[in-house]
Amino acid sequence: MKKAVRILSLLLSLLLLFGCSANTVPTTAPETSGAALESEQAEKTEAALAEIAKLGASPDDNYRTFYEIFVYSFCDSDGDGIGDLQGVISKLDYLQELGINGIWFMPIHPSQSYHKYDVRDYYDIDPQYGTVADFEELMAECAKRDIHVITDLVLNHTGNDHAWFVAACDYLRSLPAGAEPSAEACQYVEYYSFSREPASGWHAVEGSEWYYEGMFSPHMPDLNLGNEKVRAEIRDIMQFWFDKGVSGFRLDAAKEFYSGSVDKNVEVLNWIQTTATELKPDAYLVAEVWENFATVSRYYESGITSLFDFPFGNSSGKIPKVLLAAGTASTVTTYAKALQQADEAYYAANPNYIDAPFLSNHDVGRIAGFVGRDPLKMKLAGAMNLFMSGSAFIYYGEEIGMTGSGNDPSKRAPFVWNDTRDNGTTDPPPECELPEEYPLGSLEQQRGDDSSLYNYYRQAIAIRQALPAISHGRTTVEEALNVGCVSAFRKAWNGEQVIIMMNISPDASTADLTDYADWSVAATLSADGSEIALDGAALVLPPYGVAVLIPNA
Ligand SMILES: [Ca+2]
Ligand SMILES: [Ca+2]
Repeated sequence: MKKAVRILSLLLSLLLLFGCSANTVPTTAPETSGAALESEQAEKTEAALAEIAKLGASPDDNYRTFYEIFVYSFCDSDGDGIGDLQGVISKLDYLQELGINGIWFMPIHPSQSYHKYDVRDYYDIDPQYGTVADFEELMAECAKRDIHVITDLVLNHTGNDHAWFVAACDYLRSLPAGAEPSAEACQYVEYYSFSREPASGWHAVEGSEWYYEGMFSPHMPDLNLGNEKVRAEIRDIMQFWFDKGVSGFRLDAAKEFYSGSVDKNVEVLNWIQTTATELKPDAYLVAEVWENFATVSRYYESGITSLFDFPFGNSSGKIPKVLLAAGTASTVTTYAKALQQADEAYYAANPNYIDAPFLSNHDVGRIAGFVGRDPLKMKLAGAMNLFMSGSAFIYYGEEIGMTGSGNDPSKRAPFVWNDTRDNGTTDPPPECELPEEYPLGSLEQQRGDDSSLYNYYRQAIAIRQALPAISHGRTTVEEALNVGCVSAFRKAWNGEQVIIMMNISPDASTADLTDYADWSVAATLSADGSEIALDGAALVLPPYGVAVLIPNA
């Protein structure tokens, strides 16, 4: 009896928290104008967020909620159609409203390409984006808001217009035929890999008998990361940006450092992590190793803090896969098992690891497409990502359900701030194919709508940060509740525990909480706006609904 009262009182608080069901909560008078209704709904969201915040707060550490920004497509401050750092500064309040406390900037250094993954100068800002002074202003504004910043550090290759590569090629052209190059005459000849024998992914140094390695493109000559002078350069570059206030770096293309050699790549990552930690003891590094589960696990042996969790994100990852199989119990129940298995494997390789889950990024297309543009699945996908342990990453525009697939520029389309696509909206990058419209509309349309994807993301992030066991906890399957189409797992951290239940189904599911009298439902996320209902000790989760349980005080 006591149990039932407990759950019932919880239910009442839940309805206060997320009272979006018209038949249980008094609604506005019929004559209420659209604008008034909108502001009332927005107030409801704010009230829900305030209630969530009362649950607690995340500690100030490297477990963050990151937002990946492609500056080019984010916000244009000066009307030239290209996003820039001042544009980002103007949107920091927006990111704070969303709940973001970390930003990953795709490359910002001078470059010949629109995406800037071929760096010409590691110590400057591309003039399209602004100046080093703009970056310093950005860092100061982020610090005010407790937003950590990591920048893309592209070490596998430079641009072919980088001074190191230009000097090396000039030197090789100056050599008499058949002469061996000397690093004493030109140190840069050892910064890259040159050979007289071409191989796949190698390109000619025009006007010489030499070829160079450029696995991605002739514009991207591969650096020789075993060279001590190259490593000294990398150390100096990291120091320079740490001095500007960055928290760390995102390491691009780490599996191509030495293409085909995991052992060598692990050694390089170990060196980078060790060096970064020497320079800044709490440095945060996250590496891109686009590989399967076993290989990602192996890379954690390098001691790297974080690796993007490709086995869960990406079109072939476990999150899109289980959402596509929604309603199939045999698939749903394996999701929590996969979470536990990943945690065990990564932890065994590096007990200090911080997972780096994501749904989409600039290379893989957007989650909206992976789940068939189903708005309810887009919401639950957001929660699945944000309720994974570690530092969760959101790709800009994911929170408003932007679509994007096909060629790379189309995955990197302008953020949709408003319906008229002005007010900072950028021009599309070259060869970007824009959709006629986005399925869930612009930020402006979603902001005042309590049931929007955007406000769902805000609530999911708030829950993640109010209950730090969600981001910090070790994960185990909650067997008694991991039943049917409900995926249930427990997280434990620092004496705190949560149980997360997700109904991965287009139909309602019922969970039996008889054996959970000592637990309370602390927070819920409703995808379709219907209530989380209770029938005795049975918790009824609506389609794609989520409940988070915590032990009673
Ligand atoms: Ca601009
Ligand atoms: Ca390489």
